[in-house]
Amino acid sequence: AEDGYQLWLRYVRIEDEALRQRYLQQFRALHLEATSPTLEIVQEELRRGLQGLLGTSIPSVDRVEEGVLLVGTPASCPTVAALGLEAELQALGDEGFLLRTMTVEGHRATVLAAASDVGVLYGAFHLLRLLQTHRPIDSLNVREAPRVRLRVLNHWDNLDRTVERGYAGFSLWDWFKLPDYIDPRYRDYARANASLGINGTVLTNVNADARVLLPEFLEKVAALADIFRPYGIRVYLTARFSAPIEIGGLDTADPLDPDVRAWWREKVAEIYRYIPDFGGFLVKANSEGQPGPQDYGRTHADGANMLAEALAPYGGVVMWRAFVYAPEAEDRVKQAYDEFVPLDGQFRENVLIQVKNGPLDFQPREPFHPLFGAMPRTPLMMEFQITKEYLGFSTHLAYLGTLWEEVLQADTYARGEGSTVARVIDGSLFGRELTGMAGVANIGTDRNWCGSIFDQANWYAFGRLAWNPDLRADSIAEEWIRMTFTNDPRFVAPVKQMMLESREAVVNYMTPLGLAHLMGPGHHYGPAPWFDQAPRPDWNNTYYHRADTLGIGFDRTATGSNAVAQYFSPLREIFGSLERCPEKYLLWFHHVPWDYRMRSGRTLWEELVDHYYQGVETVRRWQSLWKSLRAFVDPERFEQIATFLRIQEKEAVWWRDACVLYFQTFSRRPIPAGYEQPA
Ligand code: GCW
Repeated sequence: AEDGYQLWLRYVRIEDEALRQRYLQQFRALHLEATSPTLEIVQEELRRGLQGLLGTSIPSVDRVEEGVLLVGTPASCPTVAALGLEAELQALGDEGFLLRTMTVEGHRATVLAAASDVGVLYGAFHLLRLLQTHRPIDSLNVREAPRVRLRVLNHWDNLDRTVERGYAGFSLWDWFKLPDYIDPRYRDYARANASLGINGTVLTNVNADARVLLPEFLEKVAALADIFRPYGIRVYLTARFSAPIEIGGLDTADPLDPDVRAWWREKVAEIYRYIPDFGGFLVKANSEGQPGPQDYGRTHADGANMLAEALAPYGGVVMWRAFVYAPEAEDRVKQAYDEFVPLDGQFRENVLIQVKNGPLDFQPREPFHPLFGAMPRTPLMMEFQITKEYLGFSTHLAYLGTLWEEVLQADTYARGEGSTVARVIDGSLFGRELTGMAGVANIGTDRNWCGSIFDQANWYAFGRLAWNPDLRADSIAEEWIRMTFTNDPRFVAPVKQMMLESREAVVNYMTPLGLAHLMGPGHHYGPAPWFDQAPRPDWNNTYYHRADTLGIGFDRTATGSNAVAQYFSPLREIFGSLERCPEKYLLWFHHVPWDYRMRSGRTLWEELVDHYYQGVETVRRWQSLWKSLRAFVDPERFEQIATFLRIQEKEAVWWRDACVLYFQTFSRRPIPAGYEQPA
């Protein structure tokens, strides 16, 4: 059944007969010496993929012949070694690969070669993707290497298998049956990640449970690590800062206390006895009630460095989150910058600071986080949220490739024009070797992994952007559609259009013009712009929109919190100026009068209303579009998507009406003529 389990790795037979024949000419035989578990996986994947796509199995041969696909590393295969590619392969690094049409021993061949087995694995998925998307392969000359070193999923999975902000069932990790029972799904998970080049996974929630560091859990973690290893994936854990107290019997977790330091050193040594290639720790400290070094009057650097020192002998890293905020702050979005910038240069070299894309919290739209570019002496890694906590959970269609591209391509101006966030992340701006990108996973036990088919595109896009942060959302969406549904242009073009406009549609019906944080308290579903009953001010929605009879928006200019000053020139001047500020960020940075003239000529009030209505209209348009595409999609996936679009429309109307009617109590202006009146 087409239940989405296969993700983008469907390998359905190519219907275009001429194309299929052309591919068959290129791949008359496969020469691969499967000398390692990873190369066995490569062999299996190529067999499966070619058999599926080409409709026939490709014979394996042990010599070179006309039309051979030659696969391997110089170490695994003497024929590859004899090609004289060594220097080129070395230059592509540990995870890169080369795909080339060339003459080998007088025969026309396609060569897939890499310096390491995992590079070959990535190359195999790349090659299959070319076929899946119907690309020409008769004169290949591809050289690929990841631009970012740590490409990791962050699972917010609890030990009881619930998933914080997970909308796709329960956690995949079946702790009760591990380590003895290995659910075949673990391999499918690793395979899907490897197909994108994801090379790390943090198994546990950042709101951490210290028990995962106990031996009875470590042996389970080790079993998962053993499964993931041949796919090039390392395992990481979240470290609860107070673990020395909770499971170590100490009475403090002070990072400068010698007993505490010794406890972590021993704990880390123990972990490496179970998992020799353990990746390291991800830590949420002194944020939302989590323990941390500040509980003892120490800094984030003191805390991170203690763990980093314990991990360093084994090559492990610390990914220390910058998601910190306290109710006392005059403006929550300023706090991370204020706390971390002074620590630049104080972290050990195996520490990365993991920064959410925006300074608030994964809202449908935020300006990029001002920390990017502001800590030249510290590796900053990106944290994106793949799971759609604030963008409609798993039913709303919201392709996040465009959101991430917007952030990655934003210019920080840290070293003058062209200092994009992507260049901070890939290390090129400040010459950093240790680089990373994390994505909060949207994966669970649902048959389709992600809760909906279109949410699979977000896992896919994250992996692709972690490999190369300069890829475009447009081409990623196109690949994904071709692999997941069909290559038929009558389907690809309109569905891509729908995906590319989807995030903007969500922004329109939820938080247009720079608004943020209007969602229902606690569960974060649906609108509640009026909410002002939280136990702390920065959890109230009124704190963010600040609507009153004069206007709406948060003044972050010099007359307000002056958060604009955290950006480099000329951004601080642009964001700080009412006239020059991009309208998509207007109410993020300014408190604006209701009758302010927007670039469209409408007043702010009219413009706000218009955005909310546009959001709903876009979703309505998709519904009729989707109906016209029935012929291209199997009934199961077609119906589910149609149903989810109906849910999205209903909830877009809910958001629109709730927000427009609520803000109207301040604006005291009518909904302009021509718009349907809210019910
Ligand atoms: O967005 C908030 C979420 C919390 C989450 C926190 C974080 C893991 O609502 O559920 O906790 O961010 O990123 O730490």
